[in-house]
Amino acid sequence: MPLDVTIGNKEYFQGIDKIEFEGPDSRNPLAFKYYDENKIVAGKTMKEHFRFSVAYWHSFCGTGGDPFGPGTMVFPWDEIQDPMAAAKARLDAAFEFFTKLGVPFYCFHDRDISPEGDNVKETEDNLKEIIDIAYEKQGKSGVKLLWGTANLFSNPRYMNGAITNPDFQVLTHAAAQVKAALDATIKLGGDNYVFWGGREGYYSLLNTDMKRELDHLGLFLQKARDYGRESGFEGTFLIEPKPMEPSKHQYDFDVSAVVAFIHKYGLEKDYKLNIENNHATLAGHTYAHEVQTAIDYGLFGSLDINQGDPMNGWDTDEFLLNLYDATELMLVLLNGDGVGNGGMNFDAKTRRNSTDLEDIFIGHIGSMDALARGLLAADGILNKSNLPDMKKERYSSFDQGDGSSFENGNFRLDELANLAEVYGEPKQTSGKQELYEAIINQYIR
Ligand code: XLS
Ligand code: NI
Ligand code: NI
Repeated sequence: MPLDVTIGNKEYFQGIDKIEFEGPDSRNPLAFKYYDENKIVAGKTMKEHFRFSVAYWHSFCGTGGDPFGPGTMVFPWDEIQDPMAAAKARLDAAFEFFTKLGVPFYCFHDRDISPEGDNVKETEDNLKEIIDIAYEKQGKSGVKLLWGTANLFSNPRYMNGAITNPDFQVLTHAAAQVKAALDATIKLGGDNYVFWGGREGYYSLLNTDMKRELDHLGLFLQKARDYGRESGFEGTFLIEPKPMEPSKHQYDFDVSAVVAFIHKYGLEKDYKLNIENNHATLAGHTYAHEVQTAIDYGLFGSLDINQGDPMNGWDTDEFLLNLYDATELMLVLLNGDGVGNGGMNFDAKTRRNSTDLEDIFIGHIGSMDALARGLLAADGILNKSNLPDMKKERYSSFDQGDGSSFENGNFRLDELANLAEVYGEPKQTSGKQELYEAIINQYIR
């Protein structure tokens, strides 16, 4: 199918047309097998369920470098010497990619999308120039911004942290970046704005005043909110937890730590959470646990989609392909209100040795299909299996009589204690975990 990629004048992904749904029997690596954007599941189209988004940094900036060697991927947009010309070419390639893949959203850091200049002013001018072009491309393609953010971790000035840096002057540079990135997000109509705590954390408590640093962070996020609201930003501010890497202790450790932080600093009306699978597993939690925790606190915002390597203890940012994880995630979301104004941003990269341009497509297609299968499985579990009834039945002793009175707060501790004597030893009730797990497997097909 011919595609209108006249946004720029060069086609970067030659030989790749719009990715179409071909069904589970297709052998075409560049086709969806399960993700059918118009298919209605549980009352919504798949497109609405997922609100898929591509991460600018991994897909168009990362070239596969690691501590043992330089990048392996040769991208045509990187061959241009002038940084602004390269940024414009990269933007062309990115919008061609979004359009061909058929995702409704993208996300970026200020530094992914435009290069730093020699001073604050020049850097901001670069960003504005690129954002104007992105604005036009959004209009032509219909692709929208899920969230923008500022990279407060790459520049060496942030080696001791950005907003939590012990040097006030460094904090002001973080402010310059956040202000400009917020302006950019507002101009592009972004639904959310993200704070991932880059180097906000520490290596040694011996040289760190943790309380003071966290107070600075809380205050800064209040000021960012005030500026955003005054400037017309109506979206949600998101904090993305991660327990470690790059610092030994990251302040935004996990969902629970961030929930406490949000409440302590009075941010709960404007801030929610952006939750990433590989960050959850680094913190010793499942993705489902983290998402459920945020939902239960009323602070679920959005998702960064990826998975870690079960054998490795770092953030490998692989494309999520694990069907069991996808199903558990979709169960939690279907039981809640779904992704709302958030979405599913692929914070994932192809491996260092996946060097064909088409591999970026294949990574995204595989993960979109995995999540589509997770959605279908979760829908089956909720509508056809006994699992929801079994779970409800487990708590039925709180549905009537004394149990229900307890839930309504009607007993004092000594009254509860008296009931123990009245009841005597409760009969043993199996948790039936293996049955629950077998049901999940039954619906993954
Ligand atoms: C890094 C984070 C980062 C955020 C955006 O581990 O996942 O990519 O999502 O700053
Ligand atoms: Ni992330
Ligand atoms: Ni990450």
